[in-house]
Amino acid sequence: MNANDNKKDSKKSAKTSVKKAPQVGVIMGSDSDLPIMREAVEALRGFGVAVELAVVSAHRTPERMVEYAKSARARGLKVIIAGAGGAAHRPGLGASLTSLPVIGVPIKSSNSIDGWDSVLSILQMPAGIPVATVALNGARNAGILAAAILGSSDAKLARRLDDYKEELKEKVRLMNEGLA
Ligand code: C2R
Repeated sequence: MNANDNKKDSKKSAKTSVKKAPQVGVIMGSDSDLPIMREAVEALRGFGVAVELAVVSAHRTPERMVEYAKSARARGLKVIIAGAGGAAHRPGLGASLTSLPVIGVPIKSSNSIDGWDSVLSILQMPAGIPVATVALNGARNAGILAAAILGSSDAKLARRLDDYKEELKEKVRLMNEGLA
């Protein structure tokens, strides 16, 4: 190996070690939401999508919430996933402050009556400010939906989503084989 090869190698490793800028912001009202919200992060990272993770609460940190949502597009984010339990105002407030798509994840938290409080406060948005609401604790689907939104203009990512759907088909095929 000569000096040129070394140079090429170090260039290559510098390239591969460059961290991708996050395209999806995953935010939650409390770190107690993390066991659920981690599923969104895992789904996205599984598709090769870089994610930014933060605790931001509309109730406890209103200024930070406003700043986060207002600066999201300029920071390069393309989709926001917001999880919250109980009186969950953060996904809706976030959606009112940005033109990025916002996906809401209702969470059955310790202060929740039975999860409906969170589902309804994220789902029942006034006309004009939509929040794409997934099922209670449905963070994995939120991650997949965010990937699908990005995939609508990213052929490589769309192929990964198609492969994932094929994997699901294969899983069901194996389930049926197990029944036979
Ligand atoms: P703690 O476990 O910290 O008491 O939080 C959080 O998302 C969490 O599920 C309990 C629950 O409160 C929720 N929370 C909200 C908001 N901030 C925190 N719904 C908000 O701004 O909407």
